[in-house]
Amino acid sequence: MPDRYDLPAGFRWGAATAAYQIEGAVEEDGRGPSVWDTFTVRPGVIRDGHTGAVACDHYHRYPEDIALMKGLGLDGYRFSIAWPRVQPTGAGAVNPAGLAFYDRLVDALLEAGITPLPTLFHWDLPQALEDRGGWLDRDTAYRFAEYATVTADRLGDRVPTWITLNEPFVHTVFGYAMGIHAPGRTLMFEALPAAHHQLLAHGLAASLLHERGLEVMLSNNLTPVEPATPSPADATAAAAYDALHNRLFTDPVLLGRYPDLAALGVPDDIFGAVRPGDLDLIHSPGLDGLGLNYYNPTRIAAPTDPGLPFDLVDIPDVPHTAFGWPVVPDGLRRLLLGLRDTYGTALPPVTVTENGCSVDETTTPDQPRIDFLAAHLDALAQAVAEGIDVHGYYTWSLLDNFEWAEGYHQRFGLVHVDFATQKRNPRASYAWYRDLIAAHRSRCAK
Ligand code: IFM
Repeated sequence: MPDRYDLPAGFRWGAATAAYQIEGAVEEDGRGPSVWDTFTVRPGVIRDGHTGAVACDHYHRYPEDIALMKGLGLDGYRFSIAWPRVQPTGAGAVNPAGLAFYDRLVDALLEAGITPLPTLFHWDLPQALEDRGGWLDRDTAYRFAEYATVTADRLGDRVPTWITLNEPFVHTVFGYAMGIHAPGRTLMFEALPAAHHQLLAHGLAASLLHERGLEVMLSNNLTPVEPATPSPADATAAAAYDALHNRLFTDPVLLGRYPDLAALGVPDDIFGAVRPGDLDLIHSPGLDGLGLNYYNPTRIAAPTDPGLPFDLVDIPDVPHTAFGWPVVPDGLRRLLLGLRDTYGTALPPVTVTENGCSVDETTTPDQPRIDFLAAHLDALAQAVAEGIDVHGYYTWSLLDNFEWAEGYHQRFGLVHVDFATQKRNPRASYAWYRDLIAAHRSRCAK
């Protein structure tokens, strides 16, 4: 395959997963229950009643999965660490068998020549912490800092870079505002203290990781927001949505302040959650890299429902993934250029920590996934050509896995998983990605 993506030497190729979506083994070796174990057994909340109890059984099959990564020629593997494996109740006592699993995983990755890139929190909060208020309780931020320290002290001799949180927007809005994800709360904008406490957790952990000489990133799923029409009402609604989805999770970290949330009816102190000094704790550690998860843009119109300051509308004139998400590769380029416009020199190097799509295999083989990845990498390469410093690209996902409220119905993997037998079958996109990585490497070696 020719190397059509003009990306720099040293650009890092990876794939991503998350603990609850692939590990299974939820009751093994002393793991405590997480909010997802509790949530998934509630009737009606997950499509077809699926749970992550077995998932891809990666807890036992990780050597086979690392062999698949090695076959791709990955530079890096982004995975998440299950907090309830490390601290079953989210505080205090550490579970040696839980840490030992990640120890083995890290060693096996290094043995295969793959750099581990762990995320400390990908939504599986220990249930015991949720019982005390979860992310609505400020103390959870301090517990997270303790968990981050314990984990980094065990793995930091081999793991140079750490992602603190994955997509705090999705966790806050789906988990605490709308009740679509665990822990299933429906607080609407009063959920936003959960966002502040996650950012505080990030800041506290980032300081402790930096003290240990480790690099820190934060993965946000950002979206270019476009007004549905040029009308002032749509522009106002789009700005309100942009503040909620993008700026709320990025401004405090990069600029040390919150965006104006008045259009959402949210006071400056986010319902009393923000205390003096908090923004400094969030901002002053700095960020060594911004993790960017990109899936699609969001089109916004003025509200028709008086309860919300915006309406989300479809982007009808483009293809859609099996999940129904609009496919707009150039949104990635626009997003990257927009980040530079907004944050200027405060923007650290970016790594795309997720990008991919689910494909309905009953209609076609794997071509839509290859087309999706190819077009997004074109857009990424254009942004790099326009001067954006992007260090790597991790596709979502290595394997088909438990897609939260959708259960096992959305298949995002380069590798097909037969959930009845646990057999892994690399798809056409696996071979395509492998060849692309090899072509880039061989061009850079010349
Ligand atoms: O599966 C999720 C992942 O956990 C977080 N980012 C988006 C993916 C696809 O929905």
